[in-house]
Amino acid sequence: MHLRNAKLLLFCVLFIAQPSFQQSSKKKNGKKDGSNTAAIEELKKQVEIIMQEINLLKEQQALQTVCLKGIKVPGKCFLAHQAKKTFHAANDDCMALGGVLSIPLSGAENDKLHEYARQTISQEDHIWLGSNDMVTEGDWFDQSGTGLRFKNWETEITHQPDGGRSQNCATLSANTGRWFDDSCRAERAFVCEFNIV
Ligand SMILES: [Ca+2]
Repeated sequence: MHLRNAKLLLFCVLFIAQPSFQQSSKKKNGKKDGSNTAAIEELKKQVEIIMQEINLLKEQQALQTVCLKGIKVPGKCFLAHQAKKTFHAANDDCMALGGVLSIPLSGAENDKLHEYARQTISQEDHIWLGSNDMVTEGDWFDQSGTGLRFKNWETEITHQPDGGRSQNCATLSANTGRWFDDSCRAERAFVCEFNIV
C-alpha cells in the first residue's frame, strides 16, 4: 500500500467513525449502544492496523533514503560518516539511525565496503567496524554478541590483531581493505549498515 493510499484510507475510517460515535451518544437503546460500541472498537482496531502500516511505510521510505545516499549491497545498505568519532560514539550514531556499525560477512561484502570507504574517506584513514574483543581478549564478536564468521585481518606485514588488551576495536583500512585492531578511544570515520528485508 502506498503512503498516500494509507493516509486516504485512515481519513475515510475516521470520517465514518465520527458520526457513528455521535449517533451512539444520542441513542438510549441499550442494544444499539452495544452494537455501536462494538463498531467503534472495530474501527479503532482498523485505525491501529493502518497506523502500523503507515509507520512501516515511513521506515521503508527512510531506508530508501539511506540506500540512495549510500550504496546498496545484497541484503544491506552502507552509509558513510566522515566525521571522526570514538568507537562507542560512532556506534551510538549508527544505532540512532536504526543501523549498526558496518561488519562485512564475506569477502565480496568486504570488497564493496572497502571500495565505498576508499571513495568516501581519505585512503590514509581507517573506518570502525562493528566488532570488538572487549569481553575476552582475542575473541572478536559483532555488536549483537555473535562470534565473527568472516575476518580479514592484515597478517602479511603487521600480523593483526596485535594490540592486546589496549586495542579492542576493529577497523578497516580504506587503502587496503584489511582489518586492524585499534584503541576504542581513537577517533575514526565510520560506515553504518542497514539491513534490507
Ligand atoms: Ca584486543
